[in-house]
Amino acid sequence: MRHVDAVSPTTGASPHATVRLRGGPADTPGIGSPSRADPRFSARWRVADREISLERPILMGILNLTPDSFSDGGQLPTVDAALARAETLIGAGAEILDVGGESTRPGAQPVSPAEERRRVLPFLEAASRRLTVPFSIDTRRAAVARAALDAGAVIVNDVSALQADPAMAVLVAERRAGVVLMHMRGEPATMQQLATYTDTTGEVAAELGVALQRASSAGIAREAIVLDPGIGFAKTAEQSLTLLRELARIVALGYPVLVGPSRKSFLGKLLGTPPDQRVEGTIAACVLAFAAGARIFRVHDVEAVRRALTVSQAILSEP
Ligand code: HH2
Repeated sequence: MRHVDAVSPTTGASPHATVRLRGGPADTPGIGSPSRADPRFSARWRVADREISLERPILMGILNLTPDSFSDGGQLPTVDAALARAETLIGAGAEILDVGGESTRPGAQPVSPAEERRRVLPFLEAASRRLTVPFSIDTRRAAVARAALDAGAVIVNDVSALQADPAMAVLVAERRAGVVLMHMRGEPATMQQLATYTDTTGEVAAELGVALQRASSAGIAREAIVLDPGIGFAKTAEQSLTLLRELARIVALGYPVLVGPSRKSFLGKLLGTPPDQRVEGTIAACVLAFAAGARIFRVHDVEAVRRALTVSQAILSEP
């Protein structure tokens, strides 16, 4: 029997169980409960003036306001359509909505910050008046993040882990925003050329360590940070599978971990199906990531993944 415990870094309170894992992969040495060994691991994510409890899996619903995202581009051309999708995602169990105005799929060309703002701001302004769910802004640019935070977002999801724009880290620190530091190399347009690793997970962990130093030097609080191995970003399909298989090594860094396997091409390669027919693959990846210690799941198919994680949690938790 293994225990995944969490301690609040703000209170220094004694450890309390979050998920007690019994049997299965969780009892395999090195898998399942590395956070227990790290008393700094927090079961909460501080995002601006709110806290998100991570004692159960959190679904981050994807709202792409882009014409060209790989699986859902062009589906939300108006603010009303986006609001309706947001309400559907929340009804399905999303507890965070991740709003993006630029596709970062492999080979995607960058869009200007002005265009990115034009795509996301009208929605964020309308949505934050109507909905209480925390919004994250999926951007690499500080000007877009600043405008989104002004419009009500509380998390910056930066797929460049504060590398693309030198002003981003200071902005996140000043606003006390939550931040997702995702591993990537280079730019989406060219990143697949940089998918060369000797030890994929070890190098991803080390490069996330450098991102953590960037965050800390800018004054970003530890409890505001979530790490993401960046499934499919400068990774071959095989490397994405390796990262998921060895996810406990990322969890062992001592920060909450988010994964974003949703509908991605490594699943398409295995299943031979188009993006909208990869839900079972998405579920398998999320369930195994949860068993390895991931707590936040960035997905398109919120209802299906929520159901699978509810059952997973019941199996892995002791009464
Ligand atoms: N994946 C995508 C975009 N943003 N953010 C995080 N933190 N983690 C991810 O894995 C991640 C992400 C790519 O997926 P999607 O938004 O569906 O596609 P596109 O980039 O084409 O809009």
